Amino acid sequence: MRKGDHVRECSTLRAVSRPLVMGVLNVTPDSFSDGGCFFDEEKAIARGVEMVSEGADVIDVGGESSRPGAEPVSEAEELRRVLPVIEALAGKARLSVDTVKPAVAEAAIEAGATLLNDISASLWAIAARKKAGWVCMHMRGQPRTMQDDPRYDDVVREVHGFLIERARRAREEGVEEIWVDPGIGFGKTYEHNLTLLRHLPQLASAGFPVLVGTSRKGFLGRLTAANAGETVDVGDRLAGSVATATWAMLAGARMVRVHDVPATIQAATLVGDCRLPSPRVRTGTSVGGPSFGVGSEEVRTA
Ligand code: HH2
Repeated sequence: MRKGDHVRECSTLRAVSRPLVMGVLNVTPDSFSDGGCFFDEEKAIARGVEMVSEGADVIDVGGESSRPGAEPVSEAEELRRVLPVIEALAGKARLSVDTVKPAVAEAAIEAGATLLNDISASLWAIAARKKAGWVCMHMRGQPRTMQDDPRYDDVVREVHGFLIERARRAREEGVEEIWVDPGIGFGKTYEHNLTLLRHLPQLASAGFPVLVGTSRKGFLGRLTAANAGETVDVGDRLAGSVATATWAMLAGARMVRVHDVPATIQAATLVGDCRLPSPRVRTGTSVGGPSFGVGSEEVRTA
């Protein structure tokens, strides 16, 4: 296989009958929910393979935590973390790289990533030049300080306006595949997060496919707690994660970014089926019925 062939292989159009599921692979010691679990290269690769077997449509490889308060890592260290994992998983699934560093983005795409997950919403020129997809996420400030009293006059207008302006600019400058993501938890209070989730249908109607990441995030700890003032532990947020992912998909999100792939695939399948004109018939392992192209017209998948 020539260098780059796997990129083309992983970029072909495929019709899918449900919203897409992006599995999170944090090759970090300090991510908020799975820090240290997949810091070891072999464990990270095994986790990626596992998520592929669980049905993840995209594996999102990150080498720098963006949790509130996180300290940045050097370019060399981030490259050391993500490149061997991307190289090992290339050709097995569609890969995205979760980075804000131009050099890491370029190297990851060379190594086989075909989607640039850009929480800084600033790297579209690389996506255009490298013919990769681009995720444009909204963040207020930087991870280290973003949760220090974030304020908006109108969070929906400001976040949506920012995303649509950036996405249009990227399209004009040659990016063919653009996702917009409201950036749940990135410089937002509990109320901001819920308001943005409530207004997802509005964002989804703006003409760009929407990606949403709520998985295990802090606001769920408060949202799902039994009593005011309490918080549910990060390890006990599966129900809240799947419930909010399901809401997002019903509200028009075409992809959700999650740590718990099998449960989310079940929810995504349910959402896909609910949108079909007639239910699919399931016989044993085979699934019959009409093909339902959620995102298949303009969204590249593995
Ligand atoms: N959330 C996180 C990281 N990257 N990218 C997009 N597009 N949307 C998100 O909501 C998003 C993201 C934070 O989650 P996680 O990667 O699990 O944690 P950490 O940043 O601590 O590694």
